[in-house]
Amino acid sequence: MASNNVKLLGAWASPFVLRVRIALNIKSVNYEFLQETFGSKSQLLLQSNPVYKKIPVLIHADKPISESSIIVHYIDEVWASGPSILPSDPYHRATARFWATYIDDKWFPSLSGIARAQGEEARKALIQQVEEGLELLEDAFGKCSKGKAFFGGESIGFLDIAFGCFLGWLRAAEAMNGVKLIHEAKTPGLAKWAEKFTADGAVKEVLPETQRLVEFSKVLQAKMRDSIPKP
Ligand SMILES: N[C@@H](CCC(=O)N[C@@H](CS)C(=O)NCC(=O)O)C(=O)O
Repeated sequence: MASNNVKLLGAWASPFVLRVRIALNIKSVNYEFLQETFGSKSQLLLQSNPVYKKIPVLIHADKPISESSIIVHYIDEVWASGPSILPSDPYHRATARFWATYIDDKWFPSLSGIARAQGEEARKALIQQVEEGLELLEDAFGKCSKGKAFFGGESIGFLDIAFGCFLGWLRAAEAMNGVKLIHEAKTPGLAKWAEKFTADGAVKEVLPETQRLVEFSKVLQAKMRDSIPKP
């Protein structure tokens, strides 16, 4: 597939954009990566995703598709001859979607909230919520993987992408808060899974380095502080 037929509007640090990059890598699809500048939105983004005005947007043959999970589904259907991303069994597919929705609606908001928490108590409460979520996901991993390396079995699937895209930010949160969120004792399955996911050929070149995310997060936090009106 020619790269000029597939464009991805995104940014290196975005976990949602990372989902799409991993899915395209799994399918060996070449694409042009058009990075948005932090703090502003390009005309192409505004006209491609006028409803949410968010990245990622995949532009395939001049047609835009928005929302990371919808894009991953689309990629799986369009490049159907590559390795499958969604499970073929309807129950397994429903289960993967259930956990992906939990991650987006419940778990990730707690993780991303840590950096914005007002005060020590709020920060600790969010860390606890993240840990409780990881315990649920540890259990889900056991049931979905059935002893194999990934949620999707022998290879990376939909739920691996939906959750794994946040590994860089999870590690950045660990580094910035002096905590271990995924560890061998409490979440042994996830600890092994994280290692394998990070080392996978579809992931390793696109997963942002933890230290780079830490620096970026500090810049974001400083901007946030500056934007809060001083009393
Ligand atoms: N539900 C969306 C979330 C996408 C999202 O939140 N993107 C962020 C970057 S990580 C964004 O574009 N933020 C800009 C904004 O909110 O205006 C998806 O899964 O694609």
